[in-house]
Amino acid sequence: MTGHPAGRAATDVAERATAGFRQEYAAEPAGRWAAPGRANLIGEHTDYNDGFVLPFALSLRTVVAAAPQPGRTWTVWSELSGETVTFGAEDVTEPGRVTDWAAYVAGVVWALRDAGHDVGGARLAIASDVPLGSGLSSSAALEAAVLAALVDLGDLDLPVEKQPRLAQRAENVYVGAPTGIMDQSAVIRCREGHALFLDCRDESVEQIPFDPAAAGLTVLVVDSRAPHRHADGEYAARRRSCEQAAAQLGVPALRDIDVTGLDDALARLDDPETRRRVRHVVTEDQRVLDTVALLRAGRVREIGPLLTASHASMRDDFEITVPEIDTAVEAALAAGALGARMTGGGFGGCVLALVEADRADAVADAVTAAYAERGFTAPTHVTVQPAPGATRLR
Ligand code: GAF
Repeated sequence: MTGHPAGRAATDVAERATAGFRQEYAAEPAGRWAAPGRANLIGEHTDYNDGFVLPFALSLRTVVAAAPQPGRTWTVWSELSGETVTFGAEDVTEPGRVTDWAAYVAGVVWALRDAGHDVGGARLAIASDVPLGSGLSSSAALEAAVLAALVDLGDLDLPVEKQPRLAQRAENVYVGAPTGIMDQSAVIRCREGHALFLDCRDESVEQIPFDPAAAGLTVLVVDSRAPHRHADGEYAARRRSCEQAAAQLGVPALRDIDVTGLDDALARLDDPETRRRVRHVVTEDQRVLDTVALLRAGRVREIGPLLTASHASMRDDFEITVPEIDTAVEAALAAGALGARMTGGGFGGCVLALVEADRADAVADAVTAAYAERGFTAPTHVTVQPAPGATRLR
C-alpha cells in the first residue's frame, strides 16, 4: 500500500492534482480540496442499524483541484483512469446517467441540486493515494473532496454536519450502493489524533483522543489483496436481514436491543442465521461503547481484546470475512499484536492490528509469511496514525 501504483511518479498527491489540472485545462485551479480515506477502529455493520461506530481518518488522501466554469457543465479529469468526462444539468436531473468513477462526482452534483443548492459549473482534476477497493473508503473520499470543492466554489450554505448525509445520498441514490453513514461522516468529520465516536441514529459525534504513538503503539493496516467476492450483493443481504430482524422484534432498528436484552431477543427469532446476525450487531455496539470508555480513560493498550472479539464476531456470526483476512488476523495475533480485526464492509479489504511500535515490522513479516505458506497473493501494509478529515488546502 505505497499509494503510488506502478508507473506513477511518487510525487505528492496535491501536486499531482494541480499538475493534472494545468495540463488538462491549461489554467490554474482556484483551489485544492482534500479528503482522506478512513479505517474503522471498531463498529462494523452497525451504522445502518442506527448504532455506534468509531472510525479515524488516514493520511492517504484524495485531492481535487478545481475552478468554476461558466454555465451548468462539469468537466472532470481523473489521474487514475486518465479520462476526462463532461456532464451537464440534464445528466444530473435523475440518478444513473453518468456511470463508472464519474458517477461519484455527478452524484454529488445531483445531491446538491436535489437539496436545493444552486451549484455552479466547474472543472475538476482528481488525484488520489487512497487505494481503490481496499475497504478504506476511496469512494467517500472522492465524494467528500468534490463536495468540499463545490461548496466552497459556489459559496453554498451547507454546514459541515450536513455534508455526510448529502454525500451518502450521492452514493446510495445516484451510484446505487446501499451503504450507511459511517464512511462519509468519517472522511468529513474526523480530526487528527482522534477517532470519531458517531451515533448513527442522531449523527451526534464526540472526538475521542486516540494517539497510539503516545503509548508506544502503532496501528498496522494490512491490505489483504483478497479479491472482493460478491461484496455488493452480500452487503445488501446483511442489511436486509438486519432490517427484517428488527421488524420481527418490533423495534425501529437493532440498536434498540442492548446486550442485557440480547438473550430474550434471540429466543424470539427462529432462524439460526438471523440470530447470528443480530448477535453480531448487538454485541458490536457494546464493543464500541467499551472501546470508547477505555480510550476516554487513556487505556489504549487495553482495547486489543475488543478488536479481536469484533473480528471473531464478524467471522462467526456476521460471516463477512474471507480466508486471506482471517489468516492476516491470526498471524498478527500470533506475532504479538495486542488486537486485530478486519476493518470495513468485508469480503476482502484490510485488517488493522494494534501493535507495539517496535514490533510493527515483525508482525507485518509474520502476516506475509503466513500468506506465502497458504499461496495467497502477497499482502501490502502501512502504519497509520489518526489524520484530519476533509479540508481546503492552503
Ligand atoms: C461499508 C459501508 F459503506 C459503511 O456504511 C459500513 O456499513 C461498513 O461497510 C461496515 O461497517 O464501508
